[in-house]
Amino acid sequence: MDKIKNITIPNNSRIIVISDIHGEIELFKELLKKVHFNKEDYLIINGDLCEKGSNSEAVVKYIMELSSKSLKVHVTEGNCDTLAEDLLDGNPDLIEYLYHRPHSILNEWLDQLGMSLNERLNIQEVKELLTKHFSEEMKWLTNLPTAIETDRYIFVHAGLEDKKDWKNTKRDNAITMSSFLEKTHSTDKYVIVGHWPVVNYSSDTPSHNPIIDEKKKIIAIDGGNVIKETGQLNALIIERTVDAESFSYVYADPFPTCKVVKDFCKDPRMKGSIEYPFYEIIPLEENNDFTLCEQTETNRQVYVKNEYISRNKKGRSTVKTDVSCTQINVNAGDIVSVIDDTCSAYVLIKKDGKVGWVAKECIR
Ligand SMILES: [Mn+2]
Repeated sequence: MDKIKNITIPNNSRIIVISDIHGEIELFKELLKKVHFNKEDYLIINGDLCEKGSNSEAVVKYIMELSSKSLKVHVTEGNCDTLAEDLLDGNPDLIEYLYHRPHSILNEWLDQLGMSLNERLNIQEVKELLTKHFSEEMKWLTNLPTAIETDRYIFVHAGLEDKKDWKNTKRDNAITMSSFLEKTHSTDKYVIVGHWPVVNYSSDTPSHNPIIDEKKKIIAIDGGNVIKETGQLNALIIERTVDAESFSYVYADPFPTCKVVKDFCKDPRMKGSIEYPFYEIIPLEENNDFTLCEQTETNRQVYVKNEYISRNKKGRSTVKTDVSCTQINVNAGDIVSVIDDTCSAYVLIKKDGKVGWVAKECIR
């Protein structure tokens, strides 16, 4: 990779790292408020500002503003932030992509000009229009570094190749590689990444909270915001002293909260979750609320809420979407997020970033 930015972060400072905002401007602002972001803080936006969510252009505009006002705000590029570059390169596949993504930043920009792809614009015309009106934003996006390096950390969107010199990682791999936490790297610095929803690494209880692996020196922070139905936007907070640091995190999500009115104790047999793409299941034992199923691709047995089971075109059983197969302990007085209260007898909730089922009578 060529675009590496070196920055100095003094000791005794607080670093806030947020990745994968994916156009969710309101959630991003809410999260900054929740962490009491102020001008003393260092803020690292670790890629994927754009696409999938509802307002990419507002996120880009807002973060451009933050970074122009403060030398402590730094941004890396994610795989979803390279559309401006594709446009400048005249990538012909782009038109097809834009037809299927109404909320792409390029469509949002066209919309601001009162234009849309329906006017049968070709890639050249889109390029001319947008470079004329959004040249500053496009330049800013295409100039984003692939990695940011400090004395103790490397911030990169997806990961590093395990090479003697990490700088030899191919740019494309640095912003697209999957499941970096299952890999290794050869630097002695912490490598902090987004891109791969951390819930994909969960085993017993599905959780969207950042994972800090002190042995591997990898911190994965993608809370699956927008991508996962139960996801959240995470902020990793690094508080530094002269020779040590502590990590903590805070998140924001779009779900309503409520108070637990009665304790609930989980059934310990219920654990794990079903995550895309392993949706195919074989029902083994049907019960009133949860059916014991075997996941055909992983051979794991999980209890699936009955309402989440359907049949695909080939007549095989599948789940409709990612779903927790875990129950969660709650106590009266706990504040939890309600994710799905449309099923019988149980409600899907989130407590401290963890997702699972509790009996309906425990939630008011
Ligand atoms: Mn990504």
